[in-house]
Amino acid sequence: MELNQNNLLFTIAGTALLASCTGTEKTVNTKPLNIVYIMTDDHTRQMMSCYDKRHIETPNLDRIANNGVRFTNAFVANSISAPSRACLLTGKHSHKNGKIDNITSFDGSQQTVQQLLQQAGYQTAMIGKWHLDSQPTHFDYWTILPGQGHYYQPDFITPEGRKNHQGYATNLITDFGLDWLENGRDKKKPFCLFLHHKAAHRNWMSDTTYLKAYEDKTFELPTNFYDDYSGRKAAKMQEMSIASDRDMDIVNDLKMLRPGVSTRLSEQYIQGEYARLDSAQKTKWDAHYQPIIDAFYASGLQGNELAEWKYQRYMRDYAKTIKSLDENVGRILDYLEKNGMLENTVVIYTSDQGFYMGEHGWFDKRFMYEESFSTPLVMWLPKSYKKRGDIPQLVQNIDFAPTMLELAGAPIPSDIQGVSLVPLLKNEKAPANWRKSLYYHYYEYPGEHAVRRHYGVRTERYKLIRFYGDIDEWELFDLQADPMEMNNLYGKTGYEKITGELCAELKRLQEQYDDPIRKDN
Ligand code: SGN
Ligand code: CA
Repeated sequence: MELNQNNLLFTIAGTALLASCTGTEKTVNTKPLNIVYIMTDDHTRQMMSCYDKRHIETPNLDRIANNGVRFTNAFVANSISAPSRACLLTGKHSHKNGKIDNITSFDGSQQTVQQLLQQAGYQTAMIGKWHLDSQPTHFDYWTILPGQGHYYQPDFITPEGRKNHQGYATNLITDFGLDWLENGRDKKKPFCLFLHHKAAHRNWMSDTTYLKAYEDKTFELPTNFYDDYSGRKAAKMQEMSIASDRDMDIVNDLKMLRPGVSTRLSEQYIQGEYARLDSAQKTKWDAHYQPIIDAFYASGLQGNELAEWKYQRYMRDYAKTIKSLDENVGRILDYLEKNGMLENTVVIYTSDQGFYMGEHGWFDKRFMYEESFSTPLVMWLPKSYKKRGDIPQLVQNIDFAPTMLELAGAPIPSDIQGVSLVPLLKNEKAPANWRKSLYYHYYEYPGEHAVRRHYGVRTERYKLIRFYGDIDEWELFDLQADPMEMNNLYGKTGYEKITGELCAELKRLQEQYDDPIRKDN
C-alpha cells in the first residue's frame, strides 16, 4: 500500500480504534469510522418515544437507540442555540469559547473539532442551522441557513453566496446531506457530517404533507401546567407562558390568522413564514387551518379553557414538525444501510437543548430545570462498539468534540473541557471515576423570554441554582423526591448539610472550568 500522509493517518486511526474497542493490541487495519451527527433545534425528550411514550411515536429515532445506546442523563452547558453549537464545536463551556448568548459572534479562528478532524484526515461537512454569525471554518463543504433560517423556501449560504431553495427545510437539509454523502465527498476519506435541522424551532410550521397528523389526538396536560411558581422568583418572572397572550402568540405561534386580528407577533407571521408559502402550499395550509380558525374565534374561549386549547394546538404543530424530522432521519439511516455504511459509522442524534411542552405552563428553554437542561441523546453504534441499551452517566454537550476525536483516533487537546464518551460505548465496566456532577451557566438576560442569568450544579440527585443580575436567588431541588422541581428547598431546615456540599461542589466546578464568575458576583 502506498503510504501518503492521509493513508498513514487512516491506518493509525483504524488501528487505534480497533485497539480501543477490543482491548487487544492487535494491529489490524480497519476502515476508519465515519460520524454522522444529526442535531435538531429545540427537540425535547418528551417528544421522542424511546424516552417518553405519552405523546408521539418516533420510529426512526427509536431505531437509532434500538441499535445502539440511549443516554438517560444527557445535558447541555447553556440551554440556548448558538452557545450550544459553540460548546459542541469547541468542547468547552461558554465562558471559554466566548459564545455566551445568541447575540455575540463566534470566534471561528479558535480550535474546533472540525479543524482537528480535518487534521486527522477527515472530510468535514456542515449542513443546516449554523447560527454562529461568523463564517464556518474548517469544513470541506458547508451550506448553512442564515440566522434562524426559514421552514419554507429557505435561503442557504455557501462559500459561493446565498441561494434560495424551493421546499421545506427539514427535507432540503436531508437532501443536501444525502447528496454530499453520495456525490460531494471524497469517498476515499473518512468523514464527519454535521446535519443541523431548523425544526422543531418556533413557530412550529408543519410540512404540508403532515398537516393532518395528530389533529385527533388530545395530549395529556403536564401535572404542573398550572404552576404558581411559589418559592421560585425567577420562574415567576419569565415570559414563556403558554397561557399568556403576550408570550404565546395566537397568530404567529398558533396560526389563528384572521382579517382584523392584530397581535404582538401577527405581522411577523403575515410577512414572515406565512408569506413564504407558495400558492400550492398556501392552498393546503388555508384549507387545513381555516376551519380551526373559524371554530376558535366562534368559541370565545377564556381562562383555563383557552390556555388548554393553546396547549393542544402547540403540541399538535410541534408534533407535526417532529414527524418530518423522524421521517428524514429515516432517509439518512436507509441510505447508510443500503450502502453498507452502518458498520463503520456512528450516528449521533441529539438536539441543541431540551424544551418545555407545557411543564410549568411553558414553551421555550433557557432554564436549568430538567426539561430544557436535558437533551435527547441516542447513538447508532457499529458492532465493534459493544454497549447497547441505556447509559445513565452524567454527560454534557461539551463531551461531543472529544468523543468525535477519540472515535477518529485523533488526540484530544488538553484544553478541551469535555470528556470523551467512548469508554461508555464499550461494553466494559463504566469508569469508576466518571464525573459526579455537571456545571451549567446561562447568560442571555436581558433578552427574549426574560429568563434571568443563572449558574448551577447538578448531581445525580440534587440541583443547586443561583439566579443573579437584577435578582439574587438560590434554589435547591431534590430531583428524587420532586422530579418536576416545584419545591425549592433552599434555606429550609434540614437541608443545611446538602446545601453546603453543593455550594462546595459548585465552587469546585467553577474553579475546574475556570469560570470567572464567583458566588459573590
Ligand atoms: C427566536 C424565538 C424565541 C427563541 C429564540 C432563541 N422567537 O427569537 O422564542 O427563544 O429564537 O431560540 S420567534 O418569535 O422569533 O420565533 S434558539 O433555539 O435559536 O436559541
Ligand atoms: Ca434551540
